[in-house]
Amino acid sequence: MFCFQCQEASKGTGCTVAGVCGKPHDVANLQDLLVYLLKGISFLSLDVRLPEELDHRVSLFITDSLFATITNANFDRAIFVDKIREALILRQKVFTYRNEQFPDAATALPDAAIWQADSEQDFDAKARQVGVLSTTNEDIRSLRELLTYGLKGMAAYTYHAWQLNYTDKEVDLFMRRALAATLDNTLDAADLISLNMEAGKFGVKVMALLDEANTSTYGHPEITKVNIGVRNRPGILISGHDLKDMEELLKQTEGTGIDVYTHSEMLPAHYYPAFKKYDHFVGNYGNAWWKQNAEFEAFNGPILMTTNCIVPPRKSYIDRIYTTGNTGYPGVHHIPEGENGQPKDFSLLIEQAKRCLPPTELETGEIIGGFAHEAVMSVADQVVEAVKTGAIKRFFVMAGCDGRMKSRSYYTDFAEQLPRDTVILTAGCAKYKYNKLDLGEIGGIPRVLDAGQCNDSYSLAVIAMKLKEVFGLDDINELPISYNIAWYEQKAVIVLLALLHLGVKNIHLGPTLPAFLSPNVAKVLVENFGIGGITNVEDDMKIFLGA
Ligand code: FSO
Ligand code: SF4
Repeated sequence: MFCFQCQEASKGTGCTVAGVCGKPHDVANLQDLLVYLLKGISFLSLDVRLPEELDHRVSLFITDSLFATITNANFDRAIFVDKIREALILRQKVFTYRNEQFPDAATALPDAAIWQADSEQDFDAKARQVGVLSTTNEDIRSLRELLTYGLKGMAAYTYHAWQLNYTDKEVDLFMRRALAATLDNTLDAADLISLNMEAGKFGVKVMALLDEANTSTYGHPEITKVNIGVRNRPGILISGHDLKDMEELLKQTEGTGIDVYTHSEMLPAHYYPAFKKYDHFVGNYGNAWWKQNAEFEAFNGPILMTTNCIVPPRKSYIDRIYTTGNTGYPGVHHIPEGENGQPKDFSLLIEQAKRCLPPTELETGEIIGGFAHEAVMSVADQVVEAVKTGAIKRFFVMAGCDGRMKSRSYYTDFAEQLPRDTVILTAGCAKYKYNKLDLGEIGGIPRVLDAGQCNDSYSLAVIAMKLKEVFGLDDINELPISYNIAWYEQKAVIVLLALLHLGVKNIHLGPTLPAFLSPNVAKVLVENFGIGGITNVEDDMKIFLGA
């Protein structure tokens, strides 16, 4: 195996024996083979107008499969073997249709479009040949992977929007075009750089789509205080990013005597008006994804993982953890999609919860959030005034991911040491590094404004665009906003490409730069966009504050 798609890539270069995340080598290889087949399907469907039903199936399959290969989403070999079989069947359908419609179409097809096999052994053998290292030029490899990881992030957000019946054909078609482009040996670095920039454009589009899906379905996030303590009834803990699962779980647990708590990236569910009406929706339990081993053990009740990030579960709670959607782990119970459009059935978790002890209290108190674009704009006058009077000197976008590397304590120290006249804008699980610190307020505005999940980084971009308008500036970079972003997995890649597309310059990325950026590609990002890493709080603070 060779995998370097996340920030934890072994030795800062890549995982080769097993993933630092716990992904076994054979699963890593099978994920590569699945992505390879998606490229083949994409190639075959490029210039063909597929019949609607088949076209829809291709879009769903690509979205679903890319999402399943994201870091910490799915560790289950059997799932990937099934998906590879499904990919081969689907690819054959596209191939047959293409040949019927275009008997004269190009016959020189790439291997990804024609390779065949049906035994698992053959899958494993092929999987070892089609991974990242099969592109030998390191710059082309770097740009292909940057694009592929951006597409994985895009697929995650497309999937969530799709769950709420929001789709965008242009995004689907771009994903196919970009996947097929990674097979094209005639494309040079410049071509691939522009495709990556285009991915940023579609990244903005898909985040806007998901924002519309979430806010039209569940209302605009409101400024909300969330309890971080527990009650004395058994509970179910829900983690990940899928709001549709959140809604269903709340409905099905109503009146059962079971409480529902959020974990990690599900915290922002508390900000949505549609979920506030449930009395048994009690609060947020614990912290970011990487602390789940200890926190899930202490929770005592069932846990539902709706998306990444899963940490390989301990024996002590493996019988209490459930996966759904695109998540999976061998030996863990999976809640399937409902049949014939029916909702998923969470009764297994509810029955188990009734036999469990209430959660062990980890902490008490409240945290505040819900500062998505609509809520911030409702206090825009206050914000603008505070900037004009100098009460707020600068905003720091510290969105992104949290992770287990010790060096990430940088972000806690950075938040603590920021001058008192600065405000942190955050989204994603990165917030857990400082959202429980008492950083105070500026004229009633908290110094940490949490917009929501990582996809709600879109809200931060909307806020920046609106402020640019209000202050009558020509360039978003003239705003008093600095970007010190923490990344971990591929959703952060699409957020980054989206910000670059919006023209944001001088983004600092940490705790380490991606292993998949070759020195030359990193140079292009530095020279054209001012992208930088982080060093230490003191020196970085000086750079950011221009001291
Ligand atoms: Fe975090 Fe995991 Fe939301 Fe990621 S829980 S790390 S960027 O999956 O998606 O922020
Ligand atoms: Fe390694 Fe990250 Fe890949 Fe897991 S996802 S195998 S930790 S690079």
